[in-house]
Amino acid sequence: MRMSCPFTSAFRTSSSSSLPVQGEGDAKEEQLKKYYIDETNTEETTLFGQKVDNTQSLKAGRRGPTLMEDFAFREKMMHFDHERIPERVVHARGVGAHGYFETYQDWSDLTAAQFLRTPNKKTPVFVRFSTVLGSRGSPDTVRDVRGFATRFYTEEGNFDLVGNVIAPFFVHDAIKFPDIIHAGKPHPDREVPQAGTAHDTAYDFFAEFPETIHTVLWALSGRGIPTNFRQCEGFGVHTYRLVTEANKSVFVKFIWKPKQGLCNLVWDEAQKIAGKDIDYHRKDLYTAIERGDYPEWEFGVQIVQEKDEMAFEFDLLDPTKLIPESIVPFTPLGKMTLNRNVTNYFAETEQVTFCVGHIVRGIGFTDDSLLQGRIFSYFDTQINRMKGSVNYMTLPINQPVVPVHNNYRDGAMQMGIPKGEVAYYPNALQGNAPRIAEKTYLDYPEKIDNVTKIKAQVPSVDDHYSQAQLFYNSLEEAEKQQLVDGARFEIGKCRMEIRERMVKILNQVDNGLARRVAAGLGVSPPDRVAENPGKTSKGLSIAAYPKPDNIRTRTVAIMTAPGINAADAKATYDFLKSEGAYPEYVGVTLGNDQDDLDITATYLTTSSVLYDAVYIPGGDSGIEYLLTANNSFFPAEEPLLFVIDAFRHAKPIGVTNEGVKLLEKANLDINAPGIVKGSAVDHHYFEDLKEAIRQQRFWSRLPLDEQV
Ligand code: HDD
Repeated sequence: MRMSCPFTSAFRTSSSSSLPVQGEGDAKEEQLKKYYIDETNTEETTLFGQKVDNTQSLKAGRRGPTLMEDFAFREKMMHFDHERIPERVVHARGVGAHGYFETYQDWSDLTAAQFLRTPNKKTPVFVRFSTVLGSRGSPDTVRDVRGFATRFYTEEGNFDLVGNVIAPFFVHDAIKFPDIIHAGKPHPDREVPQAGTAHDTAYDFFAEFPETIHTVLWALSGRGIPTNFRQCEGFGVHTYRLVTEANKSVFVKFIWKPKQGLCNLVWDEAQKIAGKDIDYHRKDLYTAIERGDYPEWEFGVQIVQEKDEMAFEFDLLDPTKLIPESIVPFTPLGKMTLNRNVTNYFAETEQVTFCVGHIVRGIGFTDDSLLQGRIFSYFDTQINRMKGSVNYMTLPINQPVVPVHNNYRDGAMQMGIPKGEVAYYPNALQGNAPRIAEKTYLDYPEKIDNVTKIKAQVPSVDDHYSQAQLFYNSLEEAEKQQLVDGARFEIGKCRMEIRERMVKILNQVDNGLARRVAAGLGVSPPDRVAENPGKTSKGLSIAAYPKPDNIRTRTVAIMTAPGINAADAKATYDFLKSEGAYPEYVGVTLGNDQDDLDITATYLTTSSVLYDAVYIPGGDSGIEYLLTANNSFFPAEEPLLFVIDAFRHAKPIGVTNEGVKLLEKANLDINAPGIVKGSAVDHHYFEDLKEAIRQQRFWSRLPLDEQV
């Protein structure tokens, strides 16, 4: 049943009586509910309300052609043929979720933004995570930057913080954005490769344009292959302003810090997941929310006083640089919780139109030219996606939770019916309504004097390497190795001339890094040409990020087969479940026939790359079965590959009694870190297993260059 259209009452009238309570955590949900369509127990009609039987088209005789007069057929085809809208030119693949933001305290001394001024006030949010380069149907786990776009539906209108999971950005001038995107997207002649930068044009551009190297190193590290979206940091990237009622301003960088910890995939694992389950990240977010394990992020700022604008070695307004947390600490302002999945992917996640120009009183822009370019760009892209309609902000997901009044008129798909003869200001006929508002957006009165129009950049932007060094130096050894491996893979897909140019750029960052990468590329090791002074900062290493104190949402595969020790399997399953983890029995066939275990995945339908950890119970004949399996239910040696992958992807592996034989047969070091061995599934064993799963990955298990 279609609900009555609420536009006229809730969106563009002078009455706000039917709006949800503004600024409440569920205000957006209440608003959206008015648009829900429930078709249970309804009879089918055309769009114009005629009841129809849609099982057959109207034909001239049983074997005859469909008649042109079949209005139901014509209308159904028309609608189907137009179901698609253009995908986003970047960030086409994404997943969204609703939630709320809660401010920790009154931040009036920093900002006039109301949603940050009432302690514990809940503001509804909608977040869309995305990859950048891939098209809408591309795999989730490709190596890429990821988008982290948040809309706050505040009592003063929408605030869209359209950020990424990587702190710096590749270029500092928005005019270069189409170039870098074209370089990363598939080649225009053959339209390959899809969803990644491991190809000639991407690295041709990076090598030509060394200001990209800082962000390239982030993308080559674990930051480019996160384990899931719940374990990603988010960055507003640009330096913004906060502005108080008294028009005092500070510079800020916005950051999201996940309570779930940070973690990344191993590249081999990421590639396998891209085949085994291309929806891995979107399913992860959906499942956690559906099971009530709501992901949370602290939202905060790094604050720089106006007087310190020029106090840094880098330019504060240069988005290719970050502010090291060792210099300016993170101040948490509040917490975001994502607690509701979308009801309809297209209506919400696809039709949400983020815009960097959606800003609220108390938050201000800076002269960062990338930011300025973005404020301009997002309008165009939405008009294109919304097929030319300038009324896209009236879509349910886009409406603010406050009334909207203006003299705009018409445009495709105008859903409201504005009354009266006046559509201009000033007017006497309507008493000057909509009248000039009192508490409007605070344009910070920044002084811009004596400037000359010029196509040039400030010299401070030319230091491309200091922060690339800072990032590289701040990684732990295993993370550096993953970065080197990532570079060898990506640049290794490029032709020799580009490999050589990229090694030269890396050599400007760090000679050791360049030599290590060169060794895998058939490029001669370069001589040192630049000093790396060895500076580090906290806040850059994924491995050093604080871990949560629990194992909620961690997925654990419990390997089973006929003859396995079912009692141990069950006890471990129950323990993990009681701790909030997501254990799953993996077996030979689905169902409950094997020892009454509820087997929901098989060695054919799943793979250890899809879990955070693996447990192998004992049981002689069960292990024997897994070792010698030669049947038509799954590929031979799959159980061995299962543990080999878990091992080389640095995952915790629990194993009791005869289960060890599986690891031995696979030639794996049973004394390696993260292998939790035991002879009984007792309290002590479970505590050890839990601790290993909490650690999530044992990076020291991965070989370093020196060991190879
Ligand atoms: Fe952008 C989408 C993030 C630079 C132009 N961008 C888009 C999305 C995110 C970002 C997360 C997806 C929003 C969603 O989920 O719907 N973009 C960034 C960040 C940047 C950045 C963090 C650098 C700091 N972007 C950037 C520049 C331009 C654009 C310099 C152009 C001048 N971005 C767009 C766009 C998109 C977009 C073409 C495509 C789809 C959309 O806007 O909604 O307008």
